[in-house]
Amino acid sequence: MSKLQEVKAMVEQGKTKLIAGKVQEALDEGNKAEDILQSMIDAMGVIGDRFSAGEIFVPEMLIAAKAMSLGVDVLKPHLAGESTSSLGTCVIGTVEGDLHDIGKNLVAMMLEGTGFNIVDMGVDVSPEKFLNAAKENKDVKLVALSGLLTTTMPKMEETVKLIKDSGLPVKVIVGGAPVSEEYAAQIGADGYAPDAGSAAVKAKELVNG
Ligand code: B12
Repeated sequence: MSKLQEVKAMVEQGKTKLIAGKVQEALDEGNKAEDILQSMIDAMGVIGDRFSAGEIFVPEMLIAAKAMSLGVDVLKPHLAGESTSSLGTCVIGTVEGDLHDIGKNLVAMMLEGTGFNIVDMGVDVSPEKFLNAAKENKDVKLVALSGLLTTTMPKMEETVKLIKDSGLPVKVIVGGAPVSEEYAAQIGADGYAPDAGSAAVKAKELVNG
């Protein structure tokens, strides 16, 4: 088994004590941080499929998510470049009713590396909390909404509407597995990206006009 396959297997099995060491071994062996990250994202895909099939349950999903987060911590310094330019502040969070945060955290990390100052609101963030954070923090240029559940997608729409109706001069970018370019346009968001890397590119484009 290659190191990347071993990393993937450890995330699937929720090996929280061993994953950091394995990710470090993969790095030391010369694997690219992006490839190691992809192997962990693939593992979460497998976990999702097993959950859908009724083979595993929420505790197994949770432990795999914990393992992935610990692996990402090791990768962090290798993924997000240090930016000196400042693109302003980005308020980011997962929409109300939704507790998934791995994707949101990856996006926050990449946006920070691109030059945004990050205000991370965490998970289960109400539309009003997003709006207040956009109003109260200094130099907010972007609000980024993450959503992983189809059931909470209406909350994403509600949040976009509230921010747009407020007239604040901020752009809104949305993403998450059930979100698409079409859905983003339909709910009035300014942008969408399918993954953390392209989120950084799109975000920069949005605030630079
Ligand atoms: C881990 C996990 C959990 C963990 C989350 C832990 C955590 N700290 O995040 C726990 C156990 C808590 C959980 C709970 C539930 N989950 Co869950 N979960 C997952 C799982 C397996 C992985 C998600 C993940 O981390 N993926 C890896 C990351 C890197 O990918 P990502 O989040 O998609 O993010 C990337 C992009 O989407 C994008 N992106 C993300 N956010 C943003 C934001 C912006 C602005 C941009 C531009 C881009 C962007 O960039 C990211 C990086 O590349 C998925 C399966 C899957 N295939 O996604 C199910 C899944 C999302 N869960 C699901 C379900 C049903 C649930 C529960 C309802 C289960 C239950 N019966 O209780 C609960 C809901 C709890 C709640 N209220 O939120 C379903 C959702 C079905 C649906 N369509 O609505 C899925 C798809 C599983 C399945 N196949 O059924 N879950």
